[in-house]
Amino acid sequence: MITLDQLISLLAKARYVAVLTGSGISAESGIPTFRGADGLWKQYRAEDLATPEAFRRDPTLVWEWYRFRRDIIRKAEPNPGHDALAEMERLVPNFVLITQNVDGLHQRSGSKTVIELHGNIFIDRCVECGREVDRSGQPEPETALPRCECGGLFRPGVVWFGEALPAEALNRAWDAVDQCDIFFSIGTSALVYPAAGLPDMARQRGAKVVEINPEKTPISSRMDLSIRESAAHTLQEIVAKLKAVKAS
Ligand code: BJW
Ligand code: ZN
Repeated sequence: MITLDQLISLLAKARYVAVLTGSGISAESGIPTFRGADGLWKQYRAEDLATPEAFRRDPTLVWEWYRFRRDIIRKAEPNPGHDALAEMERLVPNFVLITQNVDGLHQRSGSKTVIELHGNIFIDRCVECGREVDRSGQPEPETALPRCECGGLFRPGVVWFGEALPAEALNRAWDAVDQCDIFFSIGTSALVYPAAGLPDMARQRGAKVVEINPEKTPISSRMDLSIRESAAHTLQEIVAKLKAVKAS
């Protein structure tokens, strides 16, 4: 176990910091988490919709869910938690932000080195030819089922249950886990693999591991420091203290 003050002095000396984020960091931007009380959409859970089987069975329903979420995300703004991580990147020599989120809010708040493990919700990808279209700056197509020029159906460019994560992203994440001195797990329930395995891998490689989450998770007891508070508040405090130590 370490204290918050010990964490700050370790951070001030750290050569390499890696961070894993989940939907909890965007909760304070008004984006529902997956497994929280507000995580339900109609009567469905993420596990019912975020699968290739669900898309094969009822692509219209799955697209309806993704359009609903794209709308929320388009209207959302990064919050002080995203901002604090962008600031932390500027304060440490090597910094990698690994995110399970598909909302692009880290990039919008100024983070530079972002690894998207589960893709991006604004990419449409053709199931036939693989062509990708970025819809982030565009209005949604009028049609319920968007199609590619080749005639194939578009699907959201995200990673569903049972699908492999993008190999390059996962390799970069493993590399960061190998090299980091400090690893943060922030706003994730640590239930969905392989992302949920990264904090333990970092710990086994000798990194100090820190969790920020108002709720206990399956990894909490193995952390060097488990902070049971919201990400925005805690990250602002950590970055303010880090700046003060660096300036002294
Ligand atoms: C706050 C807060 C605040 C709130 N501040 N915090 C058994 C063991 C190991 C693995 C498996 C297994 N059985 C099945 C698997 C595999 C499966 C898996 O892990 N299943 C588990 C559920 C058991 N994994 C997969 O299928 C993955 N692929 C894979 O393994 O491939 C193998 C393969 C190899 C080669 C070829 C083929 C296959 C893929 C997983 C994909 C996950 N996809 C989703 C959807 C993405 C698209 C979309 O957005 O629609 O990713 S599911 C969903 O869960 C989404 C998230 O990224 C992910 C994680 O959720 P997250 O972010 O942790 O959210 P929540 O809601 O769970 O938690 C929020 C947390 O925030 C809570 O703890 C709150 O307390 C906290 N919080 N407010 C800080 N203010
Ligand atoms: Zn196509």
